[in-house]
Amino acid sequence: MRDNVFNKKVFIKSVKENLMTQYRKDLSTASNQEIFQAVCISVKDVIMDEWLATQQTFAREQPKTVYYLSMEFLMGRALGNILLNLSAYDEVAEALQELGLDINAIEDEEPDPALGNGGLGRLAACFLDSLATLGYAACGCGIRYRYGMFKQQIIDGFQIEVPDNWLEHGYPFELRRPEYRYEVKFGGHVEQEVDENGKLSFVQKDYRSVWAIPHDMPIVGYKNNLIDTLIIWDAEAKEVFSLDSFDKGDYQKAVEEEMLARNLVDVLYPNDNHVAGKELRLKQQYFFVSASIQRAIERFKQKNDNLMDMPKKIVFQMNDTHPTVAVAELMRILLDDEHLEWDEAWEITTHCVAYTNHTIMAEALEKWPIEIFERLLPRVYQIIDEINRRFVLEVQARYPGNDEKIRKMAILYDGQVRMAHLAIVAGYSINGVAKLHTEILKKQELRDFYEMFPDKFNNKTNGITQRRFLGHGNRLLAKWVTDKVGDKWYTDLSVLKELTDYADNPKAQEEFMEIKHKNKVRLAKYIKEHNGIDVDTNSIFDVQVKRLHEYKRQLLNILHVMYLYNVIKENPDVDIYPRTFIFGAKAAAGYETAKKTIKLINNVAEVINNDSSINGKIKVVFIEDYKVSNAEMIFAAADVSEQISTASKEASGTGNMKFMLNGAITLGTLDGANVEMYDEVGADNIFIFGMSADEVIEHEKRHDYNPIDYYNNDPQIKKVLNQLIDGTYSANDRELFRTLYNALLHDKEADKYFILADFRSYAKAQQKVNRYYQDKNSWAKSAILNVANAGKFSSDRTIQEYVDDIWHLDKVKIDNTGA
Ligand code: B1H
Repeated sequence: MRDNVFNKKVFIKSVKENLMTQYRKDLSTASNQEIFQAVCISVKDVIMDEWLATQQTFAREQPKTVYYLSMEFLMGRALGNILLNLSAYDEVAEALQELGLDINAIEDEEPDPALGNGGLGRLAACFLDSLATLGYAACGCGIRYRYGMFKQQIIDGFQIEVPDNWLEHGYPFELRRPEYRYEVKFGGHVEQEVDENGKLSFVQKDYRSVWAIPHDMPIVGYKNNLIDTLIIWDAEAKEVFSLDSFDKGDYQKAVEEEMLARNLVDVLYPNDNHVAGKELRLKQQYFFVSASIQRAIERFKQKNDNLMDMPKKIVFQMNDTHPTVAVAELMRILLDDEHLEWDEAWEITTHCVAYTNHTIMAEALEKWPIEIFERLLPRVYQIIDEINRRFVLEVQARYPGNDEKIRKMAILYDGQVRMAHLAIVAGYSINGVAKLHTEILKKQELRDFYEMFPDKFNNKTNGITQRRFLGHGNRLLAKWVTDKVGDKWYTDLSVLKELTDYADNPKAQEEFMEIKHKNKVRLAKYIKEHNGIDVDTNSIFDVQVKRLHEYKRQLLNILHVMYLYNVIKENPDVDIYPRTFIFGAKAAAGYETAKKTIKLINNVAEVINNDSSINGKIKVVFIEDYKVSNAEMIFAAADVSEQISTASKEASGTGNMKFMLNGAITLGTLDGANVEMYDEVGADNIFIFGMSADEVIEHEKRHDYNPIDYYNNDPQIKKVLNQLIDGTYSANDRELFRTLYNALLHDKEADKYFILADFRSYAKAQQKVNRYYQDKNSWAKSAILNVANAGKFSSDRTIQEYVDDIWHLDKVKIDNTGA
């Protein structure tokens, strides 16, 4: 059937018809946006049939389903990805070409749905792609933020945040389903009532509530006719507020419910690895979690009459602690609505929920003041209180007289609800996202819990979907790989290993470098259009793109650029191969140090790029508005991948894997998944520098690190740091970068992320890069070996591990012959 619709002729006819019925236009008068919409309608036709067939199969076969609960799904554009997974990309590209249209231009008309911040949200999106492709029943559950991640503009070197109105023209792939709405209640108080059977029950009274309206998005599996669903919940007021209809009713209550619904899903909190602790955020969490659980239980009950069987059919995976209120909400529904006993409800809950930890950064640990929790979710709070009471008894039984343990492990402590503790106590599985990260959890951060529940802990190293990040993002390399090893890699990335045979082959090396160059030309064109900067496509493209955070150390990178510039100025003949340092990063709106770092990068770019005396040897480019759509192009064009976080701080990283898959060579610390990349690719094909995680942790414990020593003992470091405050990069305002200078040398926790400690080691590794690139064959060989050894980092592998060890899902086959 797919063949049929995507037959060129049929497809062209269908697009023309859509243009006519939607806009009364033909190709000569329609805008690209209108053509994009028309194309989507044609594609949607196919999707609808397969989606229905999939859901009917699920209803019939009742496979176990994973509900992936996540505050963030960073989906990126859908059209190209859907076409690729339907194996219709080439046909559609050709069809459009016949109409004189470039498929890339049509794809560019799609807003980039950015319902997430960074790695955590993008991981959720990759997981859905893999779940559908591997043939599992999965339902992503999230929030339909009206405004996603802000768009970034750089004005005069400063970041300006612009609202992302992604729904402005309507989103073609979502399906609003108001008939499947649920009520979600906030506030009020709890009353105890005796029901008709003489049983005590708890009833929430005097609450404010809203409707949760699901919008379904299709998650198209790769060439397997299976389409899973991402549900994003929108909030609507229970009654449309109108001034004249409240003669008898509660005017105040109606106004409040209207306001609640209006604000609830307005905007994504733009923080990565940092919690703001705002009451509205907790409302968002409860809102989407409650609706998702209600839906899961209702679906279950349609075909099952024993709730004790729920763990056989449902698993809720909590993407970090953000949806952890799920534990108490599930208990509440089982106790209050389904009238189970506590022990039964607890038995079900503790076999249905699992928790993934994504960070050890202290500022990302969610703790809610009890006061807020109790006021907003009075019944849910009662249940947490009871879970805590029982858990504390358990700890006391295990460690009699050890109050220290209770202080460290209780869920409620010091006026706060500790969400991670709730997730760990109730979850049957707790996983970290890379080997090193999981070890740190077990040995440091969650040590007491690991001691008490060792069997719950496991590792699931992150992965990425090769379909988007090679298949779609790097068409040239994808084709090259397919020519060499066949197309099996689309669903089994381990076959990339076979590329090893080509690593030493001069012809293959030349082809590879030629492709890399073409991708660099494509990115250079984008940079010229967006930044007005000419970059040398023969220079080394050295790239650091990721959220801006001190622990990710963009500051180390730019300080090194400043150092290099000094070296060149002092010694114009120094052997430095031309290099383009490319940055892309959004800073959370209130994160001053991060924003200053962006300004510094832009000011350094301004000075260096305009200094003709260095003959364009180094250039600095800050790419505005880094997001999934331009990321695909950036990975494809990178020679060097900067993964330079302070060891122990980056839980996994996933950008690192995307670069590797695109044949960039990593320059990084032994942190997160870099460690496993090193194991896969071997020491000769990766540039490692800096302190180890153990060393960092040791210094943190001993409080014995003093950055001033590096400043005093290393004249070149001293010079670079002084240039932060002597006007070299801020002639009109010497104080502009004082905060960065102080953060490195004088603040209470001076140089918290060990930038100066790692500086020399980093500079040395950079020198190695400089030399290695000049040996073209060695470089090409290493780059090819990076691709060849990227197989482990497919999210297909990750998902299969989740299925085998945690979820135990049933594989589903969709028979599409009838549709
Ligand atoms: C990651 C977050 C995160 N870890 C709080 N934690 C947030 C925490 O809005 N908030 O409150 C948002 C995001 N994000 C990232 O997860 C890690 O830093 C990466 O190392 C990891 O690769 C990624 C996926 O596991």
